[in-house]
Amino acid sequence: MGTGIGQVIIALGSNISPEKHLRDGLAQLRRWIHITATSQVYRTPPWGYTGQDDFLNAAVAGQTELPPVELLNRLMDTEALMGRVHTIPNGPRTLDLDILFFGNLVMDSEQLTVPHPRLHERGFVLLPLCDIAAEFIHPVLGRTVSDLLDAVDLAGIEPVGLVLPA
Ligand code: PH2
Ligand code: MG
Ligand code: MG
Repeated sequence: MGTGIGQVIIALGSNISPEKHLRDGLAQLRRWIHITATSQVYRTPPWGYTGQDDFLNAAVAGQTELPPVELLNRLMDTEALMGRVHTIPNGPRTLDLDILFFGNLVMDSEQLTVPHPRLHERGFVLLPLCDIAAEFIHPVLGRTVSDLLDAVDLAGIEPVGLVLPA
């Protein structure tokens, strides 16, 4: 990527004071991303490690001038600012910020894989993503987000009746 503006889509997840952390996290994202769309917020059963509270998950889209790895570094700084500590894999977290797509970029480095390598397996990612990018074609799988959503289990996932401010 040279200079220029990229369209980025980010997933947000939290299960520790989740509404506060989604709001505060989005406020931080605005420092580097011109937010153009936000999904509904969904309550989702924990995936991977089940002995923890439900999550709130959402997704946002926007434009950034930062290259992907620089954006990733700012997302990790933001997670740290929100008090995130890495203990149990897939365990409780104040805020998780994952880059889902960066335009049609496909990259796989030690630091960063884009598109997010597991996004197509997870209802808690695909359902919010579908709110803001249903017809976007996954640049590796060649299928729309809406098609990917049809193939996953959405059991227990419910909108909480909240949309983050765009
Ligand atoms: N994130 C994980 C592990 N498990 N489960 C839900 N429901 N939502 C998440 O965002 C989530 C998860 C690791 O990133
Ligand atoms: Mg994650
Ligand atoms: Mg993450």
